[in-house]
Amino acid sequence: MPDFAAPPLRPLAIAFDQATATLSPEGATLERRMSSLEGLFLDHEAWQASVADGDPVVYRVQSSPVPETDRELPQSITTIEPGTTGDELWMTKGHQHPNHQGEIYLALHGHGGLLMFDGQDAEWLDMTPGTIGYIPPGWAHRSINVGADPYSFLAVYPGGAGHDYGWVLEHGMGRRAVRRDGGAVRLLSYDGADDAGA
Ligand code: S6P
Ligand code: ZN
Repeated sequence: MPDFAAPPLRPLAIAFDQATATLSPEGATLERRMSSLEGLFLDHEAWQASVADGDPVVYRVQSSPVPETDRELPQSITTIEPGTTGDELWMTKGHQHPNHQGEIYLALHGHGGLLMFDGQDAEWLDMTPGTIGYIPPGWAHRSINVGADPYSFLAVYPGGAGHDYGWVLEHGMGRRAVRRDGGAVRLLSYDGADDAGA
């Protein structure tokens, strides 16, 4: 059942600071450290070593005050730090929307990739400032920093979309993005065995 318990917000202006990629007023902000990405990097030992070695912040998500409830249209800005674990580029956990609702991302700073997977096919969008990435209903999505600087993007999504992280643990994301020996970004099959092309 839709959640109509919370009344919709009044019309609202949200200040967007382009230089810092922040929203004001702000709602919840969350920090995802390496330890919260358990089971997601292919190289488990490298992941464990990174957790033991200071458990770095991999990304932050700053939300506007618009609530994540049905009929609302919240926004958030995600900033992923540059880095690799093993040779896999730092990334978000990735999730599926339980009711298969769509979403849009707008790249703001840095260089990223938007990996999508519908359980069968994988798609990769190159995300540079100004690119709008469209996530159709039913496609799990993960963002990856492929550059040397922090990668930021704005997300706008249905308030009732939810986040199913278990779907990704069960089905994977179809591809993995790696950088070996400082070279070009490569996409591998999810088990890391094959070069799946760019
Ligand atoms: C929400 C939207 C983003 C992500 C954020 C972090 O639908 O897709 O705000 O939540 O980029 O990713 P994740 O996979 O940890 O939720
Ligand atoms: Zn989403």
